[in-house]
Order: sequence, then structure tokens, then C-alpha cells
Amino acid sequence: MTTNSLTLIATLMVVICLTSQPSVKAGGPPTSPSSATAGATLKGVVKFEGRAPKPSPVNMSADPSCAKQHPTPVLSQDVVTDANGGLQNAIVFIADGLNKQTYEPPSEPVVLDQKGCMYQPHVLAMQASQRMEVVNDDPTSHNVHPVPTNNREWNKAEPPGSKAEETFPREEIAIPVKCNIHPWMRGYVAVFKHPYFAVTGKDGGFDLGNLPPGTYTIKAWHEKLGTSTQKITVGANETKAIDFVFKSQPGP
Ligand SMILES: [Cu+2]
Repeated sequence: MTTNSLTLIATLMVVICLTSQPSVKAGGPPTSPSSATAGATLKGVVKFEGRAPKPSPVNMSADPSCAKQHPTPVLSQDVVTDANGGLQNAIVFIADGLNKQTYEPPSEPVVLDQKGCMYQPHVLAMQASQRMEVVNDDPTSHNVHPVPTNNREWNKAEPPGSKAEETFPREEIAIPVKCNIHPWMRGYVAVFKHPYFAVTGKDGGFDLGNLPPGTYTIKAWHEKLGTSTQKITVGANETKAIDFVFKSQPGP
């Protein structure tokens, strides 16, 4: 063997070693020997650009006990933005890139409250098989009725002060929830098979913590504006900023 070919082999080996180091490919398993301590964080804002549709007042006159609870009319929650265009009630979540491990649901239930004849929160996110309590804090009866496509449909009558408990075993983003008594009531429940999701707050902000290092497909979902997708790679203990922008669609 010549010196030249030896050098070539040595160089190749170095290149192979270097390229196999951060061997995280999109969709592949994250290299997470100690994901519990090396958690990465994704932080950002979901924004709405353009002219947001004007929120319309919700007409509750069909049930005076509902209307009476609102001295000023409640506004529709279709597209809720703040002064800076921050989009509330969007869900940001890992859509791909996690390894195949199964995640136990948290022991604490999520709570969907019926208050003022509205769903609070308007958009709720939970883990598959986590318990969901549906509470009625109104002086009137509700009939909560989720309409899933990937889970079992059910509906439950809830007199004032009652509480129902249910769960959804399969991932679904997101399940519309309606009330069989009050047609204006509408909410959404998103169900994930992992814990890496967040619902944006009033300023459109979100925070996804404790992520194993890896390359991920991240999605932002909004009930009216659809889904926006990005890819991002995070290393151990790294915090990265990621924003999503929804644009107003040309209306009629
Ligand atoms: Cu109702």
C-alpha cells in the first residue's frame, strides 16, 4: 500500500467519524442517552399577519340564563389576536421525529369548564388516555358532545353543577366539541400520544420544554387558519426560537 492510499483511508475514516457524530436525521430517533437531563426548549410566537376577521358578538338570547351572565356581549373566538398579531388558541406540537417510545398520560386530569355558556378553555390539549373532566359551572343544563373522527363519539347531559369524566385513547388534532342545547358553543380538544405540545396564550406565545435532542417536524394548528409546518434541530440543553406566521386568506 502506498503512502497516498494510506492517507486517503485515514482521511476517509476521519470523515466517517465526523459525519456519524451528530447522526440525527429527520424522522429518525433522537440521540438521547440522557434526555431527562439534556432537555431542549423551543420557544416562540404564533402570529397572524393581515387583517383578522372582525369578531362577531355571540347571540345567547335563546337561553336567558346564559345571556344574563354577560353584561357585555361575548365575542366569537374564531380568530383571536392581540395588538401585535399574536394568535391565541393555536396548538404547537411535535408532529414527527420522536422515537417510538410510549408515554404514560399524566395522572392529573385536564378540565373543560362550561362557564357563561362557553367552553373554557376554548382550545384544550391533552395526552391520549389522560382523564378529561367536563364541569358545568352554569345555572343551566348543557349537553357536551365531542365529534371525533379517530375516537369514539359520545355525548352527555350535564345539569348545573355536574361533572362528567371521559377520555380519548387515540391521537387526534383536534376534536370539535359542541353542545346539543346551545348551538353557539364550540370548543376543540386536541389529543396527543406524547407530551410535547402547547396551546398559545393571549400573546401567541408558546414554550415546548424538555425535548430530547433531535430533528423534529413542528406544526402549528389553528381551527380556522389550518396548519403550518417547520423543521428544526435542537441539541442537548439548547433553547431555540421558532415562530409561525398565518396569513389572512383572501376573503369573498
Ligand atoms: Cu350548552
